[in-house]
Amino acid sequence: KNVSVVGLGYIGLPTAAVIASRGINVIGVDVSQHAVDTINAGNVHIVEPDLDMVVRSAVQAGNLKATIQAEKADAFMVAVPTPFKDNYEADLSYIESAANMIAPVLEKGNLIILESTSPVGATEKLAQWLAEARPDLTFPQSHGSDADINVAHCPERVLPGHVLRELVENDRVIGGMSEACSTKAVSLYKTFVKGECLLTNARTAEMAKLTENSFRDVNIAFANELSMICDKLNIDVWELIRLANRHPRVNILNPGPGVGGHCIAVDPWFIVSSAPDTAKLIRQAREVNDSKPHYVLKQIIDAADQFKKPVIACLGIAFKADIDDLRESPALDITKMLAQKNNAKVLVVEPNIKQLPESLTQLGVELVTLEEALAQCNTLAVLVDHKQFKAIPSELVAKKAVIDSRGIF
Ligand code: SAJ
Repeated sequence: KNVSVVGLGYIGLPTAAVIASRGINVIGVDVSQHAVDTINAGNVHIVEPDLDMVVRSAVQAGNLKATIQAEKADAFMVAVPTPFKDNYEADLSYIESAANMIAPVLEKGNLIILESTSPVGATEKLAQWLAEARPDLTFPQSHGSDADINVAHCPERVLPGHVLRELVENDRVIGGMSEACSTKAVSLYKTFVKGECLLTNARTAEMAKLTENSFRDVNIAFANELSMICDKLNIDVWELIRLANRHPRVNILNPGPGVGGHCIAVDPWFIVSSAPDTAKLIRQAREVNDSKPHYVLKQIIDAADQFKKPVIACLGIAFKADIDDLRESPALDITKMLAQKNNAKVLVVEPNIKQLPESLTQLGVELVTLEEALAQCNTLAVLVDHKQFKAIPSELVAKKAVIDSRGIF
């Protein structure tokens, strides 16, 4: 049997490689010639622990190949981006392009799975686009379990940095557009998932994924709001949370400089835009988390302004600890805004990257080692809790103005 994975990014490539490592023939499809060439050479174009090894051995074994154009397969897994537009609605254009790309090669008996995080109703839309392109075939929206083509939603839920383990171990929510769709999807996932496959319909599966990320966003917003309240009341929020969490039913998350990454800061908006008058708490949480970088920025500026010649060292610009991913990173935004103010020298320590993005170098920001930063700065802004920073002895920072947004000290 052949499986085709459409979209070879942070989710699609690891999924394709893991399925191929089970001896199944996998065809990966991507619109980027660079991605296709890199993968066919046995290399990877994204950073994720151990992914390079798994891809290389799958390509060498002849089980994984990448192409720019869709080819026939028994099952298609769509893992393309679903960003949001200016009005916070989801942009489904990548899903629509994927549908148009696979429609010409579809055959009776095929299974299509949408893995991309999607607003409620997107799987039905995908099926509708396919049906419009292939009037010669029947689809579940009109023929239920008797349809020629089966369609299901199975949202990815892996944590960046642990993708290969979580792909296999996590339970999966599988929402078929009919019972036959669900059953077929389960037999595909059973080939590589050790976790349980939990069955539901497509709309519930879509909402489940959005709910998981909103749950985390709301809980982080609670911690972030607490940290701002504690600053006003002159209370150490970290001590407070440690104490409150000793209650058997309380488990508060960690405050930080804001919420980054391309999932938690995005997905809750898909719920808000589907139910704008009702999703009040979810919207408010987003707003609290989006306001936090500006709050931390002001704290750093106030601290630096005590010095005649402020030298600010920003510890970390990634969106979270121990990864190199800068997408939607609040730490990166804060650093940029500090440099734009233009009255301080801004240094960055980021052990996980070799080069600063141009948006920072243009502003005169320098990438330095931790030692250089500690030697030069009078203001220290902890923006990411990378393991290297947690090991800094506190006496080394005793004489500096420290804004510790992650509570490492
Ligand atoms: N953060 C805090 N405080 C915390 C936890 C996180 O400020 O206590 C911040 C992080 O620093 C980061 C952001 O939140 O900026 C998000 O980080 P994360 O580790 O919570 O999540 P992601 O974005 O790396 O991955 C999430 C995961 N979702 C959940 O845990 C519910 C992952 O399982 C999903 O697959 C992924 O989103 C996705 O692709 O949707």
